[in-house]
Amino acid sequence: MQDQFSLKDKVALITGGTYGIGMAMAQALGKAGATITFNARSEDKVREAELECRALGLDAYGYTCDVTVESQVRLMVSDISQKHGDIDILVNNAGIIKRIPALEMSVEDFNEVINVDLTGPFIVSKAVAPGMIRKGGGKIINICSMMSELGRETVTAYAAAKGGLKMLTKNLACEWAEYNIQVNGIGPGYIATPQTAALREEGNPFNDFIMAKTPAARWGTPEDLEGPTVFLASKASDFINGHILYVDGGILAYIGKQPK
Ligand code: NAP
Ligand code: GCO
Repeated sequence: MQDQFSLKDKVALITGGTYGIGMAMAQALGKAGATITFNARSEDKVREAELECRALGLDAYGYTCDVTVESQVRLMVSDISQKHGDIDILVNNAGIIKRIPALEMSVEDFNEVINVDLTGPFIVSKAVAPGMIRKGGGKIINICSMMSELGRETVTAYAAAKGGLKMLTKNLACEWAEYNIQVNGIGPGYIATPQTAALREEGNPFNDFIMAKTPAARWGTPEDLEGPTVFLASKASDFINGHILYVDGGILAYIGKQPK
């Protein structure tokens, strides 16, 4: 079985890999044997993350690059190909959220979320796919959300983007299957990262709300995403195309707690 999950000699790119879920997934792919490359906008965070990964003995290379700027993405992908070989595994993880009621949200804010969370994965996938085709195959994993399926107050733009990302996943899976590229998604539940820090603050009723909504009765951790990421990046998932694997402690299976 080890061969099924081994990523030895593979090159992976994880977008938004400097902290949170992206960093955990990058390290998991590295521990499974891949050379890991990652990017983010903050140069300082990129250098810190590179040092952190190398301290664990991982072969890691960081890039300062914004996923919404196609010229930057193309430069990064071509540099990775020249130095480490064409990318075998792409994880489209970089994402932002703006929690603003729809009636108050400006078009600029709405478009910014769509740009990073939906257009970004399209730009990076399009830049990486030719190298995968040259290599005879590849794996793309798009990081979706509970909001790929569910709505709630204040996250209109994010839900529109993550719902769109689910369908981008399915469509690219159909278009690129002929090149032996498997495109799938991971839909994390509520995970303790900087993105959700405000929701987890002491006294915020959202914390109790999430506990009651999650049959596993806890927030997820970035490490909960490690196994699912390695699975969808490895040979073990070669006949899985266009699937969204929800890693949510049961949220999507649950109607909600019965009132006492
Ligand atoms: P996070 O802690 O806020 O980390 C986001 C990462 O993305 C950072 O490395 C950030 O670095 C980078 N980033 C943001 N905008 C970027 C851009 N334009 N170009 C390149 N990099 C960019 O977020 P997270 O909670 O780990 O979430 C990671 C992904 O999982 C996101 O797509 C998020 O929507 C999704 N997700 C999160 C949860 C959750 O509960 N936390 C649940 C489901 C899905 P810079 O700011 O330096 O660029
Ligand atoms: C929110 C949260 C969510 C999570 C995640 C759920 O405000 O409801 O930030 O959107 O981050 O995407 O899967």
